[in-house]
Amino acid sequence: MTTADDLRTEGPVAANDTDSPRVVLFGAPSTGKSALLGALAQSEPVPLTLIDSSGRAVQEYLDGQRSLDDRAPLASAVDNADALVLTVDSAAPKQFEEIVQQYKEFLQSVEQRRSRRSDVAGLPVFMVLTKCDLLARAGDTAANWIKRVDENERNLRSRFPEFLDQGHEAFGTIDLRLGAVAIKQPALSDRPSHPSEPYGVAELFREVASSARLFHEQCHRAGHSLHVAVMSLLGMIAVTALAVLGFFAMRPSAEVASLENSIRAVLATPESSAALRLREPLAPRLKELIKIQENASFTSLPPPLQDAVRQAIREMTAYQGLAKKVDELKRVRFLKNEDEVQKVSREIDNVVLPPEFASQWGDTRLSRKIAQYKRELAALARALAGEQDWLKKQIAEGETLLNMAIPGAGSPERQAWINRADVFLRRKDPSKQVPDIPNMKLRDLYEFPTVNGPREDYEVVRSRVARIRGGLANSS
Ligand SMILES: Nc1nc2c(ncn2[C@@H]2O[C@H](COP(=O)(O)OP(=O)(O)OP(=O)(O)O)[C@@H](O)[C@H]2O)c(=O)[nH]1
Ligand SMILES: [Mg+2]
Repeated sequence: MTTADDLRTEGPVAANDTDSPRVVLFGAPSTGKSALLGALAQSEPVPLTLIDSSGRAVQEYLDGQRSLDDRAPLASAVDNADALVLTVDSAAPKQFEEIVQQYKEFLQSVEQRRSRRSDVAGLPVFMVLTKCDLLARAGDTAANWIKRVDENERNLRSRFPEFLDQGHEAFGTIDLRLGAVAIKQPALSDRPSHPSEPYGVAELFREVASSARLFHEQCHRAGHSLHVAVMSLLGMIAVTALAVLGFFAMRPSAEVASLENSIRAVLATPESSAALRLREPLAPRLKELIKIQENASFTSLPPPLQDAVRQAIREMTAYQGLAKKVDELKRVRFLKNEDEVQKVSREIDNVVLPPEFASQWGDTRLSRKIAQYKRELAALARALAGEQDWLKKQIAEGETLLNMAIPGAGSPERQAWINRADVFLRRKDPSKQVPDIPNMKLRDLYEFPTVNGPREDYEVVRSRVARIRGGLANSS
């Protein structure tokens, strides 16, 4: 393991071990990066390059004074990292909101940058609450303290839903995890202080090390298969050129060579997954391939390469057509009546993956969108049926209450009637979220005639019960 720490120069000092996974500690000034690194370094030795950064330099990126595009040592360390550790000082609650906002923007810019460059997906990012020993209060037991640490961690987690959401687009994105550490343990009422015993550091280190290693291998493999594909393509081109043009024409013409270059830039390697071949943004790559196909020299390319271009155009065109159909569907949360539900149900059923590609498109964004849409439609049907059922029961209950003879004042039977009426009169919160349909509220369901009809009946019964109940309250 190598550690490097230079607080005075800007950014990190990278270790020269280039083949081991690289972990960058990144965080605002005095958030405990160097202390954490010191504690990590005492864990069991693992071939890992740990890169500390200067909080002052980090702050310039967080403040937007500098951009990750600037190729400075810190920016390129972030670009080449196999894992990032972002530190949040749990002992500085005043800066918490600001740090959360700045880290959010930073993660977004890392994410955008990675997807722009088509980097390997799933860069592990650990957001770590540091100095957790300082969260302990006088008289705390160990259990109290740990509960407080967990609460802080949960609070931090709740601030980053967009990075923790499972349905998040997988390509080029980051994989955010949370942790909490302290370089020493606090004095607790049921345990003396352990100034030399860190908290959560070994666990964090193990997780960072294993995910960085995994990510490093993935990058290596992606680079390797690209290399193999380019080499075999070049080999193929050379053989074809030799065969067709003869010995003296071994080099393809300049025009053909530049066409091959453009193809290589746009076309994914043959063995790459459909998710990679069809990643967004798709339109510019498709346009480029069509332009290549229309080029006068296209037919001079080796036939297998021509086929690869034609096949890619066919796949992308089919994909784009279906994706457009799905995007044009009215969102489930905006549906207002059963006719609309039936219409979109028919439409989504008409979005059928072409048999030629169906088996490969399973992990694409399009397949996930289709599945999500169908899940939301099913959730809507459940929610509507549930609401209708509830209203039916309420109407029956209201009628039962209205048909009962009101027992004499002061009797326990009358009190029982009042209690039952009060339960009946309780309203649902219309801003309640409909399960499994993001952003759809109960009040949106009320717009469906099949719910609104029974709701009107319910309101009539309800107001009659309310009137009687009101009279009783006044007289008792
Ligand atoms: N109590 C406590 N103090 C800590 C802990 N970690 C760091 N500190 C203290 O917090 C201060 C800042 O820690 P550093 O590790 O230097 O922070 P840094 O992020 O490296 O700071 P810069 O390099 O300046 O950006 C120091 O006084 C540390 O002793 C911890 O777990 N518990
Ligand atoms: Mg430091």
